[in-house]
Amino acid sequence: MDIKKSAPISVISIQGQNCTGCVTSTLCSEYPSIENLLLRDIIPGHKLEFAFHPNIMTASGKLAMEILENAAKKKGYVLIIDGAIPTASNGVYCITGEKDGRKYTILEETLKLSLDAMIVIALGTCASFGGIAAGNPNPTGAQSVGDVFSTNDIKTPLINIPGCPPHPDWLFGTIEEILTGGLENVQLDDFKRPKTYFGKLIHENCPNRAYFDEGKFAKKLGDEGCLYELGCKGPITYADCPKRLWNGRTNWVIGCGAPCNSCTSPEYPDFLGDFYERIIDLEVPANKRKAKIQENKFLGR
Ligand code: FSX
Repeated sequence: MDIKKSAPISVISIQGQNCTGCVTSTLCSEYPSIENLLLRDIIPGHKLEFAFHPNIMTASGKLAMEILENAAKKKGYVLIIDGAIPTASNGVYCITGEKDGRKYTILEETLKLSLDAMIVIALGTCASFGGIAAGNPNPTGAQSVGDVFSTNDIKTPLINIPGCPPHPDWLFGTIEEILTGGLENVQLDDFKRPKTYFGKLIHENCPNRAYFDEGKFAKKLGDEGCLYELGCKGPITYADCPKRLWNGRTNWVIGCGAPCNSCTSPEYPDFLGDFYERIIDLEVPANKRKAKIQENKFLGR
């Protein structure tokens, strides 16, 4: 079969404040494989060209910065930003690179590179919503890419792919949707998350849902029952983990017997209570107990 080839889409990937979990997770992609992702087509007829990627490129120092400068000359690239953007003290807390004695911050690279991008993808919860990097007391003034865009009136289309870390399918599936159907093909929710992956609550597809409806709750890890009493945030978390599964479709957090900590939510982690603390003010069918999201105990919200 003849496959019509498109010109490769240039991808620039830059990294803010993070643990590198987002890149580590997404580069473990199975479909497409890492080989197809980097060397061949992401889907038949469509190829990505990773022009700059701090984790997989071999260049460093001045050479790397020159590669970044040259990559940016070719406008219309996909810009992937993972990690939050520190904004305090002119962003000095996160340096992308150095050239001729001059340090370049992730803040200024974000502001500069976003302008000529076709699309900016905020990869991971830190980039999408601030996440752990912006956790209280946030001494570096870490912000999400979206907040940096708002403050600086940047209008480039933005898609958030949260998750701490995100699933590889959420990133590359979204890029595939763009390549095959254009930007307008990607339906986003109010938090700019693709509905394909973040359109349903964990709770809607949870294999423990019947236990929840019956009011059968695990009292300690390893017990049979819904993990709600052990802090599971599935009832308020939008992601398709129960159906998609992780690590080559082998399992996922609740399948391992651990509660979901809502890492794809804008409120993660400060505004959701402790990982093993039950959410309150949630309507629990079996006993009609009122519950609500734990109020933030640090900031008085
Ligand atoms: Fe944050 Fe990502 Fe969690 Fe880590 O880039 S979303 S801490 S998995 O690495 O930024």
